[in-house]
Amino acid sequence: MRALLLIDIQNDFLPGGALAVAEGDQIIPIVNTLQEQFELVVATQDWHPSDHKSFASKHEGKEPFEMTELLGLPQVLWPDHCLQGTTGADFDPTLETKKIEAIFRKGTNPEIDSYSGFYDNGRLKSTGLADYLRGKGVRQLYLAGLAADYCVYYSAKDALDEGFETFVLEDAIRAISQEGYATARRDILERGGKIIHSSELL
Ligand code: VGL
Ligand code: ZN
Repeated sequence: MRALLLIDIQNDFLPGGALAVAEGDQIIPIVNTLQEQFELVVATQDWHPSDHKSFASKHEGKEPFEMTELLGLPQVLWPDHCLQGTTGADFDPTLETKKIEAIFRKGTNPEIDSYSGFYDNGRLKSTGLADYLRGKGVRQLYLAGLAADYCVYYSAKDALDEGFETFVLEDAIRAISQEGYATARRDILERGGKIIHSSELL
């Protein structure tokens, strides 16, 4: 059994959003078509409280994209984004959502960031995604969404750690930083992940 995991296809990560990923909107028609090829589609949603410490606005004298530390981990400071209950946190209205059976929210703990759909960055808490997928009999996990160098990358690493055969759909992701994604891509391949084009899916 295979599943498609849609990562953070939310207004704030799309052009015009608070933390826009260049060309992020271009993945949506691809993702909508892809969903037809899967029996199970699951999504993640970045879902921050307004006092989230990944926000530069919560650190005196810091600007977005500067570095700090949270609970001993290096942390990029972001513009305020994906605030719980706001339009920025909603899925893009052109994203097909009828097939999404479950939505795993992350980033709710204000003390730590949470890139992966499986665990927060400090592995303090699980979202339950791995057990959910195993419970559905999923062995192969296909990833699409935003951003390729953060939430897609961290989700791919955890998927591999959790024993899923992991495929990143390279035409259905976009990165915040191209260099960041180049490094992430090498790491995913080294860890045994596969990077494919959606046209290779049967
Ligand atoms: C993401 C930065 C901060 C992502 C989420 O979805 O890749 N990136 N929060
Ligand atoms: Zn976030």
